[in-house]
Amino acid sequence: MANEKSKSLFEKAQLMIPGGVNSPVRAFKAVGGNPLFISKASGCRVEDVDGNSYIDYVGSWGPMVLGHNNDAIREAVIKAAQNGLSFGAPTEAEVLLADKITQFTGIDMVRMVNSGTEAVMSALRLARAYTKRDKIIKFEGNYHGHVDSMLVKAGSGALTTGQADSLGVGMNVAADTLVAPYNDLGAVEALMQKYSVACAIIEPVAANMGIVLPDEGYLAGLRALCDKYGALLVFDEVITGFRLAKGGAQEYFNVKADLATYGKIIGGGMPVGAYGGKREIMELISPLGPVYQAGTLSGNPVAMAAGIAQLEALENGDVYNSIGQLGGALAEGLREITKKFGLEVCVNQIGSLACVFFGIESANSYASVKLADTGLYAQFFSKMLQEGVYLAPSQFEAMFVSFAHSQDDIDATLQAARNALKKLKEEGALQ
Ligand code: HOZ
Repeated sequence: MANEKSKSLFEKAQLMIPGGVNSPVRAFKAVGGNPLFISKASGCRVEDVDGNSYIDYVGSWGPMVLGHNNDAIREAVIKAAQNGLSFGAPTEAEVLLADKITQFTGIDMVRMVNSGTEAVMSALRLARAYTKRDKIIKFEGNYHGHVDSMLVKAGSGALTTGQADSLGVGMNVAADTLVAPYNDLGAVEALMQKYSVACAIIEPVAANMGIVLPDEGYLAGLRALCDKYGALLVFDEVITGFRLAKGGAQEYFNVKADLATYGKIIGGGMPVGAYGGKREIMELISPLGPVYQAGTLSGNPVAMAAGIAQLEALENGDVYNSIGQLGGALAEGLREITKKFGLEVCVNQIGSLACVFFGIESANSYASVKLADTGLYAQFFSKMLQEGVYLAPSQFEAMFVSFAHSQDDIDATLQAARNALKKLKEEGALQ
């Protein structure tokens, strides 16, 4: 597989862009080799600038729940763009999308922003204002964008690059962030007893340290603790929102958060984020209330058009059945294949999210995923790429299945996994 053009673009990019990329995980540092520069994508496939085509499980890190370059979304974007790109004034599209989001999720009010990071930053400010408390509990290995206070024991690129605690975060900021292990209610209660906590923010399914599922009753237990100690519960649904179910993790687990943050998925690929929740909390936001938050591109008409088209398509209940079944088939297939090769592997999966961890039996916390064999993942990743399958270039990210994947694509992916592991075995890379 030639990738000369990707290589030369990467060399040039590194001269001007830190690390040659605009977001760290893309640099392939965790898996080695050169990042692919993507020229186009359609359905479940991406194509690189050298003309190689891959079955894609990155899905732009989540928003491509319908697959790439969805006809309805693309047409909606083109139509909206014909009327102008940004007005810095209210539009009908914002109202239509807010209507859909509130209907889907059951939240009372929503405010549009431009990214998940911005949504989290704003939701935390709001939680502090509402409770008149400063401390925030986050969970080890959860990732909430690059908000200063959240870059403590963070997942995703921070975990991948070994910068779980980023430099540049002021000590005072970090001091207000309390960190609890994921899936450990006792630790949360201990923190809540000791400190006056504004909120606990959590990825209801941790999707930035691979995929780690909440234990049975864990989220409900967290809800109860927040109620007991007067803290707000914030669900970061940047990954789970509109993906696990129309109403995201709140619907899937039947646990209601006070505030929820959403990201890229409501833009169908355009840069969008949003946060929302209970009316009495959301009414504190400016201009109604004293919590300031603003943005020229917030509610951008082109992004709103994409979001409306995406959510309209998600109204079709088949989407969730289909992506859930395919996710299950992928995970089950990977379990069987790796077992045949005698490997110790944990495949976590929920709906259309999955992750294969090598070298560990179970993965239910940051401590356990950190024991995974990242070296073997890197080798598997490279072999899968050669087989035409594009996985996340890090052990600590998710596989995203979309509505555009078919059972044939899953079968082809599983065959690629067999071939990849066979080659690794021949090379002596498997014990
Ligand atoms: N932090 C993102 C994945 N969880 C990666 C963003 C990107 O590189 O686009």
